[in-house]
This record gives sequence, structure tokens and C-alpha cells, in this order.
Amino acid sequence: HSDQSLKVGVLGVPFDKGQAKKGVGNGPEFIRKKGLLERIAEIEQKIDVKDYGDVSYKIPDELQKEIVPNMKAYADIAACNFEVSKMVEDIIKTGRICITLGGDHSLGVGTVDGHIKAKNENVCVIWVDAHADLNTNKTSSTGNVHGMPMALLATELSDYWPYLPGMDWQKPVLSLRDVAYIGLRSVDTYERLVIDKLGINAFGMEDIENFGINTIVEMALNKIDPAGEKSIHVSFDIDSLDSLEAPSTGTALRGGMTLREGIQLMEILYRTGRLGALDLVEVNPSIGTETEVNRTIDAAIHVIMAALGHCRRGIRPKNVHTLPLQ
Ligand code: HAR
Ligand code: MN
Ligand code: MN
Repeated sequence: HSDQSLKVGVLGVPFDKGQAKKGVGNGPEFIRKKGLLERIAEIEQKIDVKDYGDVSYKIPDELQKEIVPNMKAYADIAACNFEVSKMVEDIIKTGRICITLGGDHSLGVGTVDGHIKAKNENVCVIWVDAHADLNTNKTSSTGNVHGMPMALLATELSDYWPYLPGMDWQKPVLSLRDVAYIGLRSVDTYERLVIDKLGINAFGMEDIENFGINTIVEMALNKIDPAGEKSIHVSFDIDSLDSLEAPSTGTALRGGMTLREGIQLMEILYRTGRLGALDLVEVNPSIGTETEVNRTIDAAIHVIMAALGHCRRGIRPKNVHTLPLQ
């Protein structure tokens, strides 16, 4: 770690309309209540952290009645992500790493867009997720927009969308060549087609099994940021972790990453010194028992701590080299 303090901004997005289950909007409140900011303050690396509170939005009149086929709560999605994008852009422009607490994963449209605007497009994305979130409104079997953010962001898929009213601020400027998935294990058929056709860097659970998480992160960075010069955006869906590790999420799934792998992944990305933004999404405190909710939130906090330089080896006392006598 360095003596220079790391500047961090925390932003809550209590948004739940990208999917059907109530409760995921309370993620930011529960994660803060369990002591995220206090835990960040314990990290040896000096951190200047500012909490920007929660994003709020109003649907503008002209958007009120807009609907897009097979995109549930379209007006809310467009209006909320507009605010998210502006906030994330501002936070990153003040030199802070932006930690966004979700909320469902539809907010990834706004966070990645804001990051790209703040860094003049010099951004790569690591999407840590059991799912590819790469459906368009024509391929989605659910109409839930939390399964679509990557497809909304991708330049390569812009021709596959109808005109999206109220989303003109969001130019698809992210190439899927600058994206790597880690943790996939539930990919829909059309998503699989896109991944194969475009040759997207997709590291599934079997790859983590074969190579180990260290090598996978290295491989991902070599593909999307070979020169080591980009700002890294990590969009971490808590369902990337095994459902035993993070049960309180809307689409929990067995066979996922351990928390140890999640922590290791984030520690490696911290050490690049190029982490620009981290989304921590899909924690749903209304799902599961109290123990399961606590376990899930605790996992989320561990992932964020690792991203900010928390060291599992412990902290050396300052200027002290011997044990106290008696
Ligand atoms: N692919 C499915 C769909 O489009 C489910 C994906 C949503 N689940 C998530 N996103 N948590 O990562 O609806
Ligand atoms: Mn997701
Ligand atoms: Mn997911």
C-alpha cells in the first residue's frame, strides 16, 4: 500500500425495477448498516471516503408513457440510469474510485456509461457474474432489464435495438473487445451465440476450475487491457458467488465462486492501481433467513474491502518492532 490516500466515493442505487423481486432496492441501506464505511476506515491503506448517499430520480413527463416491447419498467430504467451515469461521472472526475451499491444489475448501464464519460472512453470492463446480462429485448425470455445491461452498452449490438426514448444520453461506446466475463455458469442461448460470434472474453466457472482465479484475472487483463493503461470497471454481481456463500440474491445458483476467489480477484485488481469503479449489485435482504442475509452482506463487504486494499495478512503496528514487555 502507499502512504498517499486512496480517494473513494460510495453511491447507493436503491433500484429494483430491472427484475421482479422486491427487496433488492434495500441493498445499499443494509450494506451501509452492517458497517461498510467503518470497515473501509479500518483498512491500512489510507482512504479518503465520501458517501454520496442514494441516487433519486423522477420520470420526466415525456417519458412517463413510453414503453419499449419486452422491457419492463422502461421509463424507470431510463430515468434512473440517467441520474446514475451523471453521479458516477462526477464522482470519478473528482479523482475518486466510485463504489456503487445496488440495487439490481440494470444500473450497470449508468455506472459503465458514467465511467466511460469520465475517462474519455479509456475503460475496460470486468463483468463478474453467473449470467452474461447480454440479452436484447428481442432475445430476453423475461423482459427483465437486469439481464440486458451489457447488450445496451455494447457498440456491436447497437443495431439490434429499437430506438430507445429517453436514452439518447447513453451512446453505446463500449466495445465488447474491452469486456471480460468472469464466473459465468448460466448463459441463455442467444447470449451464447453472441459470445461465440463476437469472440467475447468469457471465463466461466470451468475456466476458473482449470486455471485458478489468479491466472484467469491475468488472462482477462491481458485481453482487455494489454498495455495496462485503462481504467478498470468491475461490475460485481453477488450471484457470481456460490449460493452457499451469497444466498440472498434474486437468482442464486450453485456451482459458483467461493468468497475466497472473489476476494483474491479483487485483491489482484486493487494491486493494478487502475481500479476506477466497482459495482456491487443484486444483494437482496428480503431473500433468505437472517443468517443468510448477514452472510451475503458480509461477503459483499469483503469483496469491497479487498478492492480497496484490505490485507488478509493483518496490519503491522506503526513504528513498533518488538512486543511490549509485561
Ligand atoms: N438471463 C436471464 C434473463 O435475461 C437471467 C439473468 C438475470 N439474473 C441476474 N443478472 N441476476 O445477472 O432474464
Ligand atoms: Mn448481473
Ligand atoms: Mn447474475
